[in-house]
Amino acid sequence: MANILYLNVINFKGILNECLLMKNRRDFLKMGIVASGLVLANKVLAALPKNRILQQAAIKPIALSTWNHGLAANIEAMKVMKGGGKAVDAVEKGVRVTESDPTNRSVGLGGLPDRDGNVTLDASIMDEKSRAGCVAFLQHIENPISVARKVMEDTPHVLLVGEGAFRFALSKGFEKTDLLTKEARSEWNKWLEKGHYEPQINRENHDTIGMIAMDANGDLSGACTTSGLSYKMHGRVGDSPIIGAGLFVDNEVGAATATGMGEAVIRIAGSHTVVELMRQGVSPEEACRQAVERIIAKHESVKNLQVGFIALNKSGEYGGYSIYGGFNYALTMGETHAMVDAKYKMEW
Ligand code: SD4
Repeated sequence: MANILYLNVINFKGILNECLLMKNRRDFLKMGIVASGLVLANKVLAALPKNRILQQAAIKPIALSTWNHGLAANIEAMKVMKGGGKAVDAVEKGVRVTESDPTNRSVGLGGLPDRDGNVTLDASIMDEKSRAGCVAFLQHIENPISVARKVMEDTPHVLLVGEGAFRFALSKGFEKTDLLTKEARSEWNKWLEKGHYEPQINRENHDTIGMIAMDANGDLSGACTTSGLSYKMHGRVGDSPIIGAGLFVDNEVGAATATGMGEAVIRIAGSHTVVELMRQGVSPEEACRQAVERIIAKHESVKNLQVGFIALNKSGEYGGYSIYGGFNYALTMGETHAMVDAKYKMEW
């Protein structure tokens, strides 16, 4: 039934999304709405209290971000968009909150270092005009997302890396900052006792932040930022600063972002895959699911390999899906400000 709703009520998808969030979702779906197209949509509208319909008319803006830290980031993003601001400003401001949080071990300040003790950061941003800016292997800068924004707006390039990205940041007035906090250093020192590298990812609910958003104008943008895999090889770059892998936005279709094992996401151009599936009419959740299935199919084993996607389409439908359970995302839309557990393929 949910599929029928998705397929038929093109103009009322925002309302339907909210309906699907209702606690009594089953009851709602059991309401005997069996007709298609507008007949169905009219019945949905008729079934909703008037004040609810009015609220849903203002379903935009909407912000979606990965993991629990997404809640605080969404609040900041919403401030921008509720004030009439653009989604691109919202996603940048939003993820900066996570980057500047020293208690977060996987993004920006306080992120865990590579095996040699260097905190190296990856970030990307993409706007409604398909403009993109990215930085990779960037050190000593607290807010790489804002450097990525400058790459997008102030250079003829899309991606700057390492020393070049750092020098560019300094030239734009960013301050050199020591990103390895006392706590992160002591975790690294503990790790050094054995020095055994095994990617540990997405188990602790505080990983890469990817945010996708639609502003009141209906325009889409996205941002993704991370310190990457802890104790990675020096120089390793993940999916987050790679347009089409960790992030992709097409304002005519939708936006998607990824978290998890970047190597696996890159191998299927994950976020681009999700957006292209949506272009073919697939719902956001189903598009994320199909991308996850593709990753599984391309690996001999996905033991300990976690990847999660979130997606948002032009109609305001959203969804997420991951290989293993435990992946969640923050959803802020209308009166909803909550964590949503993504569906998944298998248990750990
Ligand atoms: C990376 N995708 O560098 C990032 C890490 C991540 O949840 O998302 N962790 O591969």
